[in-house]
Amino acid sequence: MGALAAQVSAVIPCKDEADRIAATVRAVAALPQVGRVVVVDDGSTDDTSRVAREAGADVVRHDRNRGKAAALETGAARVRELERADGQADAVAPVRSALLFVDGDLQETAANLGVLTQAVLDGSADMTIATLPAQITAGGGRGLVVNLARGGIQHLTGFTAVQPLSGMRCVGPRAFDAATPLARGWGVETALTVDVLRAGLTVLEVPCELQHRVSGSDWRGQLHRAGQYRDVWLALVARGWRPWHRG
Ligand SMILES: Nc1nc2c(ncn2[C@@H]2O[C@H](COP(=O)(O)OP(=O)(O)O)[C@@H](O)[C@H]2O)c(=O)[nH]1
Ligand SMILES: [Mg+2]
Repeated sequence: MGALAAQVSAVIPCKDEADRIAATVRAVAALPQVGRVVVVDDGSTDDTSRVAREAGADVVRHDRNRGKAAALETGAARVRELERADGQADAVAPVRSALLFVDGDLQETAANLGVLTQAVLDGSADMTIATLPAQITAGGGRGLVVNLARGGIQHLTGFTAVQPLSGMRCVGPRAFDAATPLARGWGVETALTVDVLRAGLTVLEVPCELQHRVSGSDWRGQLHRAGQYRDVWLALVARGWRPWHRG
């Protein structure tokens, strides 16, 4: 593994992505900046773990579903364990790679994630966030969760996030520390942005040509958005947001 390749470790949290995870893992592993790919299978009932392993990922599995934030924490812990095993880090001066958080459903388009790493590796940002183009598959939501997250982040930090819920992020060690412990479940992205900015660190949104499966307007999609709304709300309130106090 070259010096450059050691600089970024990818963490892919996912559930029931057996149809898409192999393509995602291969695309991420092929990025020259990425040294290792850890997939966290969050209690899938399909073949996600096996497929991811066969595609070359290091796979950690939660026996039961624990949510996206818990999966990211498991993945980050696994990365540090692998770094220690490689002798890259020692107790005195640990060398910690940046983490690249990647949703499991991007498939081949994950090959375009390289643009996220540059600003973190050259030190001009502590965390980058991918903004996605219009998606080929239409979404079934009306932007309620996005507006909640954007408004809350704005209120707490002054930062206007174009796509506050985007899960594709390159997170430097200082940014990860500032956001740990992560907010639970689907609140993780919103809270990451708030916590990193409040620590005085730099956040940058970077356009990235990605396509993912967008949750639809069926009951499953609505349930997903209800859970997202709850978790984003809880993450914001835990950080001092009090929307009911506004006139
Ligand atoms: N850790 C974890 N990840 C999940 C869970 N459900 C979905 N995911 C992953 O989170 C990412 C986004 O989920 P997705 O269903 O595509 O929702 P959307 O993109 O917000 O419409 C994908 O990589 C999923 O595999 C879960 O329960 N736990
Ligand atoms: Mg998706």
